[in-house]
Amino acid sequence: LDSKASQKSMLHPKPKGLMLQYGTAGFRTTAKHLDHVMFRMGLLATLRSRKTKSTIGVMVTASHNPEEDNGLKLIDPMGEMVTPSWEGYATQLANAEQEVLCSALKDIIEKETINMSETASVFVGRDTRPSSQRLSQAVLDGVSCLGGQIQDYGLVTTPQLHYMVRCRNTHGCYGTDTLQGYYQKLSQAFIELTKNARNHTDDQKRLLVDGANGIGALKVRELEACLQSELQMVLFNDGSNGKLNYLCGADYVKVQQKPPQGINMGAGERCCSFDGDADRIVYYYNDSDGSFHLLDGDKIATLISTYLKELLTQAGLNLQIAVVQTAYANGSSTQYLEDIMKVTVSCTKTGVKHLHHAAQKFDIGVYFEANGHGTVLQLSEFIRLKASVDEKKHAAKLLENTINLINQATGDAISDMLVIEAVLAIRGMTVQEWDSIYTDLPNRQLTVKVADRRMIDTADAERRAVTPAGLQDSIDALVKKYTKARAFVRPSGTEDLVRVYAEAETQESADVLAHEVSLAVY
Ligand code: 16G
Ligand code: ZN
Repeated sequence: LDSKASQKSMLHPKPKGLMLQYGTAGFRTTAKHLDHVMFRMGLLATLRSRKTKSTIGVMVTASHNPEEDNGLKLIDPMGEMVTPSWEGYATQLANAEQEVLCSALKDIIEKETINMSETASVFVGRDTRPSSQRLSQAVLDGVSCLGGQIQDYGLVTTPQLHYMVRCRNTHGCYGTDTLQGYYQKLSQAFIELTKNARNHTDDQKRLLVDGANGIGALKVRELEACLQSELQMVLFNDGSNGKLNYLCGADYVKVQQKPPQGINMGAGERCCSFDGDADRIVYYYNDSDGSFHLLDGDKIATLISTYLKELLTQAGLNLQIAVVQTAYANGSSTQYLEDIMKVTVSCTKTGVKHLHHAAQKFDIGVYFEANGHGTVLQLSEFIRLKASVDEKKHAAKLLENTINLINQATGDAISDMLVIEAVLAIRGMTVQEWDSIYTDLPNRQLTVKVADRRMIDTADAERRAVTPAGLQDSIDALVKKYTKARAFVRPSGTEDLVRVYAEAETQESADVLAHEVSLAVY
């Protein structure tokens, strides 16, 4: 086995001295530097599968990064991100020089007491990047080298692969581990939910979708066939003549606070953008005087949690709903959720794994990052509701279909889109009405290049800087000058820079404050 692994690994040589880290969302860097990482993660996924006696997922994608980049995410048995201790192994294995690769592998096998005669099973998927096919082949090489069974799903969105892993490991209880199974479960629930909706006119059914020139666009086309025209999606940036994530996609729209290129939006038309692997979504529209309105993850969390809270009350279920956010959540959203909606709000560090983990602690946990990553957890436990009264029965049925519509393994742009569309249809709500639930505080995000971003250490879910000494005091003093202001700095987990966020009562104050805070970082 040893000699096989080391022989095979020669075919996927590691550039000497190259060090990479399994970051917030896995490995992510220029595609040129990833072949050895892919092979080795194939090895590691096989070990993880033996350890957990379950199927493990490996997704080849770099999400919203430029087309030239690539990356990889490992998926644990319930469809969630791989557990933190194994992130450490991933980094060790990726960075081991050729000569010590086998001993690095043995270390993990010993530490985790892995029985190498156990069977192993790995699901592999990839996005549409030009490098993804070759890189996923390297993953497959790694898996087969250690005798793991492979199911290669080819082109899938990240959340679809998470879904498949969860289906497989729950032996069909959650759904069928095929693309057809995924589309059928979601579209049936959507059709059930919307068929009696008040306002489901043809106008209301129309949605413009920006596919970021990526995998989401391909998959929306496949979904469309199952939706029986209950949702009429007009697809832009479908990859036929644009570059992945270039001037389009959820990240571009959120950060630039403007529409993607290549979309043709009429006043008041509801639009949404996916990111490059379709695990993020944001909504937006132009109003009649041409000004742009963004409905980000915070607005989505508010819409979904309001709807769920009402439904639970109608169904006579007394369950605790909580919304998990990060420091980036707009202050208005937090205030609305706490003061008006009266739901528990919890704040965690940036990164899906942190929110996901925090959301697991509540009866029902709705989690969304402002950038559009999110889902709802723990709903399945209530799927078998025994509601007797007719009115309750109706609510219970809606709840059951809503549950089926949600991808509980991870945030999923396609599933989130269907949930949002269903809620709007059921409530007979326009995108403007949704937008007016609360008004965002103007905000600004900036980045700062520093010599070493690790000099900034944060606490309180990244809302306060602990080091360097004095930085937080300076930020506090700056924030005090403005009304309804808030600001924080944090080292990025995905790029070599520091991020600055500021919000205030006016756009001008938010802009100036962000600028002043970025000067304080130097
Ligand atoms: C990754 C995270 C995302 C987070 C972002 C922050 C996942 C799947 N993705 O893309 O949730 O918002 O990193 O990036 O966890 P930053 O640390 O560079 O600001
Ligand atoms: Zn993504």
